[in-house]
Amino acid sequence: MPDTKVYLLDGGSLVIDGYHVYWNKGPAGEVRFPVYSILVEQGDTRMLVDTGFDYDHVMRVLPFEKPMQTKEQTIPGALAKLGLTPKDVGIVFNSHFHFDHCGGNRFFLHAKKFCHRLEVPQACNPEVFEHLGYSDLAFSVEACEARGMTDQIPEGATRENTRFEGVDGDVEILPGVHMIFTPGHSIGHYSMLVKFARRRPMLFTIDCAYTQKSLETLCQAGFHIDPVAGVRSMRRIRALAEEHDAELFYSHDMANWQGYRKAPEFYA
Ligand code: 5PN
Ligand code: ZN
Ligand code: ZN
Repeated sequence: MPDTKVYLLDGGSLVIDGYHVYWNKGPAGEVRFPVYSILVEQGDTRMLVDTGFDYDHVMRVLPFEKPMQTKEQTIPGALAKLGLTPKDVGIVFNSHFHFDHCGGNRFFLHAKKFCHRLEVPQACNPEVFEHLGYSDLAFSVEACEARGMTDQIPEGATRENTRFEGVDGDVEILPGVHMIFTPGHSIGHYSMLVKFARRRPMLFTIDCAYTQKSLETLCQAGFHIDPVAGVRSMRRIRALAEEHDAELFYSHDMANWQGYRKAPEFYA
């Protein structure tokens, strides 16, 4: 297995209600949670998994989520801390296209892009209750056009340079970097398992489980397309963690996030 480094890129934070974090359970009240992206490095090969939220988009469309994001917490700012620019990232994999996971995609028109084969079609034609989740369409000219939101098309973006290679089921994108198909939260949601030569695997739940408590209680977020699939996916994540003795990383868990190693530190 090649030497793999994993960097967690701090993307700032948002606020939602406790009943959205813990569906039908709560408790109610404002919860501020972190948003981050994951940079996987193998020699000169770099893959970014998710790209955080776009501050201006959130202020325009969901200001009630009270976005906080410094310059250092933008994608270019976070990469600059590593001496990198977006051009140094050749591959982008989006776990799904909720706005807090694709807001920085506009910096990666040059990159090879992957997602589940059903996620772009879903962003083009979401269920009515998914419109807020799939509100930042700047990641795809095709989606902007399908939704009549061509004002969101970023400078320089075309159908061609915002095209995704759609994948299906579990896929090993780089050696030891396994994307795990965990539908439910969204139709084509992926989690990620990263194996190392010399350390325990890292298992990123992404939005299959916002927090440790979500996974422990099998309580998914209020935002989902198929809650039955969501529970099945959480059970699968639990089983994978056990099978591989993996260290779990949650997508939106402020308490655990405080303890994570953040870039420029890394896991290897
Ligand atoms: C943070 C956040 N806020 C709203 C939505 C939504 O409507 O679908 C997903 C989502 C979020 O992750
Ligand atoms: Zn999501
Ligand atoms: Zn999310």
